[in-house]
Amino acid sequence: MRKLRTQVGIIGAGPAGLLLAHLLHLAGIESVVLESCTREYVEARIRAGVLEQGTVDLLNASGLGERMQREGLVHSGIEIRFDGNGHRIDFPSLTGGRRITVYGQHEVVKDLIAARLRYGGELLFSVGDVTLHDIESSRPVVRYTYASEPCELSCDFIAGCDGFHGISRSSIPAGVLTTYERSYPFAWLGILAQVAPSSEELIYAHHERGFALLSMRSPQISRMYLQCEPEENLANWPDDRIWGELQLRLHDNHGSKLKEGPILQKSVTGMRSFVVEPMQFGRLFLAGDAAHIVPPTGAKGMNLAVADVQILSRAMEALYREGSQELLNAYSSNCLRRVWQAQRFSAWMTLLLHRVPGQSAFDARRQLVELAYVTSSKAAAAALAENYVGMEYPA
Ligand code: FAS
Ligand code: PHB
Repeated sequence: MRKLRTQVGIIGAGPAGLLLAHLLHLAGIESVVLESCTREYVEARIRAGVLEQGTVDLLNASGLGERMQREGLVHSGIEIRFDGNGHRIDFPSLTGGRRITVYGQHEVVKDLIAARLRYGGELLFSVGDVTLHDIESSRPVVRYTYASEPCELSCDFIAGCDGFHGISRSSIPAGVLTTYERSYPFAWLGILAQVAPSSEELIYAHHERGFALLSMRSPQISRMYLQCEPEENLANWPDDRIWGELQLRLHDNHGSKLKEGPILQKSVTGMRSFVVEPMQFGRLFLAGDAAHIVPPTGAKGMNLAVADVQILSRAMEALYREGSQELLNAYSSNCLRRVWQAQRFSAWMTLLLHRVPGQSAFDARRQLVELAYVTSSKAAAAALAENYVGMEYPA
């Protein structure tokens, strides 16, 4: 058994785990990141696309923003489309100058991995059989296999950044956590296509056939989604059916047509709202999808993960630097304020824009009236905009 020692053991090399390791490094705190997948897999995994202003500011402030500044697409608004008409929501005028940046999560992950390796951080891929032990003691332990060798990492703290399907959350004894969740009777079929986006900005489209979203990853690559059944079979969706459906749902009364191109990737993402409380137990701290999941309609998932680890790294720095336990004790409550705001907004955006199977004629009509209200009232548009660009990060 190979024995190692560090200050913070981090499970998972997604945005949460990798950014936490970097922020701890900047604070002079050692960590080891343990990732079950390969580097190639993690860097190729296409997921989120929208960075809140606070996320962009944090990445820039921590020396990670150079390529994002070069390649990221700064956007000043989104379009909400319904009944064949588009309505733009302008962010700077409604939020005191804040914007979003479209820069794929997999690009952020590549930048974070490059930074860890540049700074000589301990980042192990393809680890197996990860288990957590003595998480209530002052010396918790992570056991795992690496290159077929059994290993044991003893640490002061463990950060569970291993996503919704990880093992950290399930390592907390039964009866400790309260789970809040809801699922939605639909999912998103997402595509990555080798074709220039047909719009400069994102278009969220409500349509009687179902929701559609036009997004992008670069001036040459489109990222698009359409509402589908929860257990959709991709085999039923050849490229021409996908493009045909997107043309219908993103139709506008001005005759604009979507540019089509080769589809490079297809996937189906389920929809759920999920939170566990508290987000900490003993010396184990949950961050990102390990603690909460939002439907992607509000583009909050990755941004919440970033906000969690900023709070956690600050709390650990206060402990190691000043011996103060106060911020660590308040980690969960400090994260959950933002988490629940994002949950509210994401559920609201999801139910505003999707065709809810079996919804009454009243609710279908009410949805259209609410869309008209949100896109015609400055106050309502400002409420959407301030949530979409993201609340101010902790100072
Ligand atoms: P992640 O899931 O990104 O990372 C967890 C890491 O832990 C993974 O690399 C995993 O391999 C690793 N891991 C798991 N178990 C482990 C174990 N036992 N040992 C070691 N490592 C382990 N959000 C949006 O805002 N917009 C979107 O369009 C969007 N699309 C998504 C599509 C999909 C299919 C999914 C699953 C999520 C999507 N999300 C989206 C949400 C997503 O972006 C998450 O919010 C974000 O990845 C959260 O980051 P992490 O918390 O780091 O978790
Ligand atoms: C994306 O570009 O992947 C994206 C953008 C906005 C969303 C969800 C996903 O709400």
